[in-house]
Amino acid sequence: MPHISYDNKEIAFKLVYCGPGLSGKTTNLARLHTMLAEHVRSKMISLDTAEERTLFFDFCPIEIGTIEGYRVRFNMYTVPGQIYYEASRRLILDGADGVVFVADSQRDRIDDNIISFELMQENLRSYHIDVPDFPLVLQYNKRDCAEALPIGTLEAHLHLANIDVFEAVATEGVGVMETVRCVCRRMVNRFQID
Ligand SMILES: Nc1nc2c(ncn2[C@@H]2O[C@H](COP(=O)(O)OP(=O)(O)OP(=O)(O)O)[C@@H](O)[C@H]2O)c(=O)[nH]1
Ligand SMILES: [Mg+2]
Repeated sequence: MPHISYDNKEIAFKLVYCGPGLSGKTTNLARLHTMLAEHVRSKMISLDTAEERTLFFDFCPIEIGTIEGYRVRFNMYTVPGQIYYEASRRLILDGADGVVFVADSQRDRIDDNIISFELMQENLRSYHIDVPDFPLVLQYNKRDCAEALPIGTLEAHLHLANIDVFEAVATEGVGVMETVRCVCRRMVNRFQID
């Protein structure tokens, strides 16, 4: 459920970008931040290491339009993808209204994608989220890499019923907006049905 503030007349949805280390989660958020008009976005906050790996999360709040007089805000987070940050990932997923899973299309990352995809589903289930009924969007990123696997091969390993799929080159902004638009629409639709 999104957070509703009756005093401020605001509805806030929580969107989390998951996926293995270096798949392009932070790049998605950073590109999105530069593509959005200034009046829509707030400052992007990154808590990263010296090597620019996400240490805890990146955070980018945006505010778009209204629903029945309430301002709609999307609080977007990324998780750290490195395998040993599992506790942080679990914490950040708490209360998520939607998730984007950013997969790395490169051939040598397939096992990391599969492990991360399974852990993400486990974490969602631990919060009693019914995965097939949840706004979950899958992004096959790094489609520009020479070592990118064909979509069919990725789909054979990373796919779920009721999931929307986008191809992306996050560094060039390709697919970034399409991905976020889809998951935001699904979060809002689900809230209105509830
Ligand atoms: N070629 C290519 N490189 C990409 C693409 N997206 C991201 N990268 C590069 O991949 C590296 C990792 O990107 P990040 O966005 O920091 O990855 P991350 O998923 O946030 O990584 P962690 O925070 O460590 O989990 C950077 O060097 C990016 O420039 C892409 O579509 N194509
Ligand atoms: Mg990151």
